[in-house]
Amino acid sequence: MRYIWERGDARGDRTGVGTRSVFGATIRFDLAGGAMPLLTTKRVYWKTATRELLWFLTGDTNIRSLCAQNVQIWTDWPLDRYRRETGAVISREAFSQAIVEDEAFAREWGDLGPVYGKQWVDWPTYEPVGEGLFRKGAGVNQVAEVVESITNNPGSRRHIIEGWNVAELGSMALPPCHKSYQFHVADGRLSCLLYQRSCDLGLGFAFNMWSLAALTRMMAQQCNLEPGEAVWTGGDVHLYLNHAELVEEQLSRRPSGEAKLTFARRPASIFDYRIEDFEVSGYAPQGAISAPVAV
Ligand code: DHF
Ligand code: TMP
Repeated sequence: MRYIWERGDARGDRTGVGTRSVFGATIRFDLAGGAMPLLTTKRVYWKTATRELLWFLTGDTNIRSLCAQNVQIWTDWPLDRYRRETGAVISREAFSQAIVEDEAFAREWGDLGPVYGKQWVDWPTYEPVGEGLFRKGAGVNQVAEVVESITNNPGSRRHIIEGWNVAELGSMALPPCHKSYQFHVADGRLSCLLYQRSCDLGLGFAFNMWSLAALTRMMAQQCNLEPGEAVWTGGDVHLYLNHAELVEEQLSRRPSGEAKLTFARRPASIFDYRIEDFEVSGYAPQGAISAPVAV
């Protein structure tokens, strides 16, 4: 964070906020013994991040079920579209409430397009049915296929869950940031490498790192393997210029405590985890720091 803040390249960006950025960075974190990469120099709402991860695994791309759990991390993008297209003056709270209470409204305004969940468990396929004609085939459940391949062919170098569906990028609210997960089995341990093309180090990163580790732990539990390493690689890793307070405050703090994750039970499949299954101990973070999100 200090390096990027002090030495990163100044870059204009899509949101107009402006960033300092480095291109290409890697972090490795050993998950042995249940350790989790959960930032302690600010409080990270790991349950919110976990709810987002479980939402991906259901294949859902509508924010309605997130809003119903008061998870608002995706609300700003549908809200932005609603405001732009209707000219309505509406608060985030009122918009979120309308999404929860009005199913038709949620169908029209709450969908993010074919983002993570859709690609992870229902990647679209097309079957030729004649000269230049295609019909929709069965979707590919990449997550189920990776559980299967880790279990039956652990030495494979093809255990990949990919979010970057080139043909559908245009209909997504945001093209995937944490776009590619590759699993790896060695010596009875399961590791995972995430390639994240674009990373908001002040906000999104803490969630992305947690979710990478949580997904690795879930996969390891399902495949009867020990946790290995969570390896994170970022493309454009940036700090938004309006995050000065967050950056200065976090850099002035000392890390405290070490979070560990245990599971309350072994769910029947990778798709059967519930928030109650995640038990975190040893997390002793410092205070939360709020910061504006660049839309
Ligand atoms: N856009 C940008 N500019 N940065 C992001 O991190 C980002 N992340 C997205 C979608 N678009 C994005 C999805 N993930 C927050 C965390 C993750 C996330 C979106 C937002 C966030 O605002 N976190 C705050 C509040 C958490 C809460 O509401 O409980 C935080 O302090 O961590
Ligand atoms: P971009 O599509 O122009 O790269 O903007 C996406 C922004 O959202 C960028 O700041 C990275 C950030 N982001 C994360 O850091 N993590 C996430 O999980 C998501 C969805 C976005």
